[in-house]
Amino acid sequence: PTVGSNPAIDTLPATFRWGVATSAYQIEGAVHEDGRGPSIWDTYCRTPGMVHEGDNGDVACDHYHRMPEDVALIGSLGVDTYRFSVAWPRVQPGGKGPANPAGLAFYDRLVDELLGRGVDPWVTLYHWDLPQELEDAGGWPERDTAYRFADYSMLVFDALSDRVRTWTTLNEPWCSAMLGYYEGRQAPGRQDFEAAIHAVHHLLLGHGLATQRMRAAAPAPTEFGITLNMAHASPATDSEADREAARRADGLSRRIYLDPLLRGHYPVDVVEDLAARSVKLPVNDGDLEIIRQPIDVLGVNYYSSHLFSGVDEQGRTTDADGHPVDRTVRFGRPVTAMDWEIVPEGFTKLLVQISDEYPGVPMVITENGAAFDDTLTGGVVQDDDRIEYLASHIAAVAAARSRGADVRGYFAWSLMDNFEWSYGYAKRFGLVHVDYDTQVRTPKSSALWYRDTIRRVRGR
Ligand code: GBH
Repeated sequence: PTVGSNPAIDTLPATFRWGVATSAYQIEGAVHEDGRGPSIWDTYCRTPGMVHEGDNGDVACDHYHRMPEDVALIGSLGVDTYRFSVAWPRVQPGGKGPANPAGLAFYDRLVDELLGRGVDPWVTLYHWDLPQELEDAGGWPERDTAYRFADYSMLVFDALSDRVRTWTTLNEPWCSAMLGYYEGRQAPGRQDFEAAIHAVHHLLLGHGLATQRMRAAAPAPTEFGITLNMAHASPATDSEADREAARRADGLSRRIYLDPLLRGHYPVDVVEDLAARSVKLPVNDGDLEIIRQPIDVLGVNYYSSHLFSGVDEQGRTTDADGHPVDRTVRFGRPVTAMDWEIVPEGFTKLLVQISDEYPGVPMVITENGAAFDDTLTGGVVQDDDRIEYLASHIAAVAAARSRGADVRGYFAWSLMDNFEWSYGYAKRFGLVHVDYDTQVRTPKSSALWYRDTIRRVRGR
């Protein structure tokens, strides 16, 4: 069969929403321009040993200066939506106080440029670039940061809500909290479990506060939501230890967000698991009502899934700290350049699971995609591996829809190769190749496949 042909894709409705996604720090560059202040990522990149080859986002794809050209590229893909993030340190260089007009002006032009090309802007308010001054004051583990986020959100909302119809507050709070404050694999690089759990609650509180205020101020029908990164967690065997490990992992990565957002309380088992580690979510009276705002669209980012085991390689069920073992186990499938296994059926299972557990929640896939070792030869990147990844995952979404999941759109990660966080520029997720010496953009075969797929599904 031809690369990327998958009949399930053609069961998607003509009204399905198609897009591409990026985030500010990963593409913009221009970190010192027009009054932008430093973010935790500027600092993290300058900390020796944190980012591959000492790379940073100072220039990235130079999108800040090439935005009209990039929007033309987006238009040429035939997508209806472009998901981008606003850099908090451009809008409020120190994380508080009045807006920096030059910072907002960039997004104002971006929105107009998109609308001029018939592409809907989809705003993410926070994709990991916390102003450094707020981190110096304690960052997301501090309650005050939630209130600062709501204030910042209103500055952006006031500037763009006459034209932007979809707003998501946070991208992947799990990454902000767990990778940023516990594992230290992302900015700000702290390693403190309790701080990370406090960050979880304050991120959710910030989402609730911002959503409440934006909705009250919306000038026209506007959709609000949040994006979570999720996977389908299944036990490696049906032993009690492995089932418990999968439950714990799922609790701490998925249900700890979905339950307060959609049911108004934290999962009881997660609260107990945390108590066993002497950690408590810092919930004040009234917080849970604030966090449970109506969700018009739940953004789902999916890349991979694993199995879980409660037993380590030596057969032990507790680790050196006396905590129960949660070990990830591979399916043994092919992997991407990130060494992430390719598990499209985990995507179907995840989406069906969410719709079964939280009935009626409308979802959009706000990110899905893969890095591969692309080569640009004779002006062409023949990335059949990426086409197959995208096709199998879009088909997985179609399968979930046929099993009742209300998934309304799919956005590929990413529009173009960009700064892949601690992997620097070494990993390429783009539909469009970027030459970082010349900033020349070259659509890969996957970009053309994506354009043709959208055209075909829409045209039926
Ligand atoms: C997203 O995060 C980000 O939103 C985006 O900025 C980023 O560029 C993109 O993904 C690609 O990385 O090792 O098999 O356990 C991704 C969140 C969390 C997804 C960790 C993969 C580990 C897979 N990631 N997860 S595995």
